[in-house]
Amino acid sequence: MKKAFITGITGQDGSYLSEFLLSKDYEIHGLIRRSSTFNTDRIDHLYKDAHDPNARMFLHYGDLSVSGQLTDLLYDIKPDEIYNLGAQSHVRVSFDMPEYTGDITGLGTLRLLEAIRKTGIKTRFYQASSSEMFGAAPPPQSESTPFQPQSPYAAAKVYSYYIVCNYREAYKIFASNGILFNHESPRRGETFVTRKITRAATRIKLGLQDKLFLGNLEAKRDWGFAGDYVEAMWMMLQQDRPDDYVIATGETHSVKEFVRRVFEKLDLDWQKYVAVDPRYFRPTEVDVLLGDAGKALNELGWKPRVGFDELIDIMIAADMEAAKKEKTLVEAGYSISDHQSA
Ligand code: NAP
Ligand code: G4F
Repeated sequence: MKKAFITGITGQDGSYLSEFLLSKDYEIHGLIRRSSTFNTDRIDHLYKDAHDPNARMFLHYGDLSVSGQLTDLLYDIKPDEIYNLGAQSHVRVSFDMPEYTGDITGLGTLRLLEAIRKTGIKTRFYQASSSEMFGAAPPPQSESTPFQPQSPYAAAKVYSYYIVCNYREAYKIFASNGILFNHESPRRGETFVTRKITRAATRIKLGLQDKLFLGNLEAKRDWGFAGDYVEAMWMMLQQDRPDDYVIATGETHSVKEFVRRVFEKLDLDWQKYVAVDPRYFRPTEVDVLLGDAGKALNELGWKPRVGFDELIDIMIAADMEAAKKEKTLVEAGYSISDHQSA
């Protein structure tokens, strides 16, 4: 049985990757942060108590800011594969917390690579690199497009990308960068734009919300489905040699188009409900992301299965279910909070 160590296991991608690796009979070890509220919602359905003889997922408290503990965990677990998905992953928030973002999203990667080097364990390392690194570079973006980062988050990811390349060359560590374009799902954090839109539109449909405030509607993104993208991560670590790959759909759509389509599917006129609030603008924006994933298709045999329209349908269906439950609670007299930050 292969062992995988996953940072960011409680996040969107961590949960889909865990499902995928469990289906391939892996034993999984995940790093989780201690929190005063539960932060394991996305993986609770996969978890079995460690005393259960069938348990194959084990959670370890820790943080990407603490190097000694990462070293101890890797030495004890000796994973065959490491997936570094942990990060302060919100671009807008990275302007509010640039130092923290640099520490976790940038130096966190170095801490893991150093842990591999110091323990001398034989393992394969996946780094969650991002299309944000391309920033202002004109589309389409591929593995050969020079990075032009436009945020503290993107700059931290560029650091991680290059430190992975350096440790691969200097210490012959099997380490690969997956340069993933935006990928979404019903498990997407609620302050990322797609989920913010599907959640708000379904709540508006049921009378739970009146208005949706957004930032830049003109930005364009290459949006895919997270479930498809985690398979690409695994494929990269099954190759004969480490390398870097762009993972994308090859289609781009504006935020406005995403909004319009979601509201249309719910028979709502989006212009009646959506307002622009400059508080959601970023000091520097990434205008257009459009990925060329030709190398992943040729070398990994990877291509996306879920298209733009189906992705929207999946997200609306899940958020409509959640909104119906919420409406039942409201009708029973419970009060609900309505956060629309970031
Ligand atoms: P996400 O939902 O925001 O999950 C981030 C994960 O990182 C969570 O499990 C979070 O734990 C954990 N984390 C945050 N700070 C940490 C710390 N100090 N120590 C340890 N863990 C920490 O992100 P995602 O969408 O799954 O993305 C996964 C990775 O891919 C991230 O590195 C992201 O930057 C990158 N990426 C994402 C996309 C995308 O479109 N989704 C595209 C390209 C690259 P808590 O649950 O405790 O907060
Ligand atoms: O959904 P977003 O916050 O995602 P963004 O900034 O593209 O970053 C995501 O994808 C990256 C891959 O390229 C990841 F590396 C990163 O971790 C994250 O997962 O914003 C998408 C676009 C932006 O142009 C933003 O300005 O939507 C625009 N937008 C407009 N109104 C908004 C809003 N974004 C958010 N979060 N909230 C708004 O109200």
